[in-house]
Amino acid sequence: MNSPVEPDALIVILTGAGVSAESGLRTFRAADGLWEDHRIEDVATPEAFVRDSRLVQRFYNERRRQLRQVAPNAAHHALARLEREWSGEVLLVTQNVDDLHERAGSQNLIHMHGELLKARCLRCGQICAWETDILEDSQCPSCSRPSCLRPHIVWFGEMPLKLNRISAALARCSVFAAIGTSGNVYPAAGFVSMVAPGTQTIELNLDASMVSSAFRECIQGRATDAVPAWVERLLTPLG
Ligand code: BV8
Repeated sequence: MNSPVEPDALIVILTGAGVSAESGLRTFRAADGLWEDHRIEDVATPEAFVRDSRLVQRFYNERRRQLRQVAPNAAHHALARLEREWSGEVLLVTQNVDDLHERAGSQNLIHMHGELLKARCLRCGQICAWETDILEDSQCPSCSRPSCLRPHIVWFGEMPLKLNRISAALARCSVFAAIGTSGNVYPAAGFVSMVAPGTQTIELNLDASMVSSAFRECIQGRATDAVPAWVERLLTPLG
């Protein structure tokens, strides 16, 4: 069990697909998961995009459409509450490409694997908001060229975003929490091993992850139960 946290501490939180599961978005590696219909290498790699851009665009268009049908859940709202009410800084690093943390109110947020509601131009490099299907002849809003947009998603083999900022925060945080992630994907799964000695580490997950043994404390349960309870515990000063 972790001890009380100093009030001006930096808390770094990593989330994965499990935090959005109860909003109705499928995770990746569950039996009915997103990868169940596709092999990762067929839809989430640059090679896949070169080989079959229509399949890859369709995979992300379907997920972009689905995102409009779902809403943040109690776990997203609890993390936004923690950012509002915690006396120190809270940095939320998400592997998720959905916008549910933003919609719940989180602001100090890094999407290390990109964002479903953004597109990136292969010609001019601009990143733009994109909430509908990316079609074969979709035009870049910046350079107006057609047929040159890809999802602003970090695929396997590509460099995740803002790693320097994340590493700096990991080195100075007092608490590191991983929520709803299976610990399969690196470098995110290695973050728990990058914190300073003495940092309080906690994993909140439905099941044990691939890296549970690296955490001081593990709370197993659904995110909509475990996360609000954990936030309440952090925000309730010991009497
Ligand atoms: C890179 C966008 C070079 C796509 C994604 C060692 C070091 C560095 C790299 C590697 C390495 N070893 C291997 C690699 C390569 C690779 C990798 O990790 N491969 C894996 C498969 C072995 N990594 C990369 O290619 C990365 N880039 O390495 O660049 C580099 C080198 C060194 C240092 C820096 C850089 C790029 C990886 C990014 C790939 N893109 N997403 C898309 O979304 O379509 S990854 C994809 O998986 C998602 O982003 C997702 O977030 C992520 C991780 O999955 P999870 O979120 O954990 O989801 P999962 O379904 O697995 O688990 C859900 C969990 O929730 C479960 O545990 C479940 O129990 C739990 N849960 C379910 N319901 C609930 C719940 N918990 C609570 N409540 C519930 N209700």
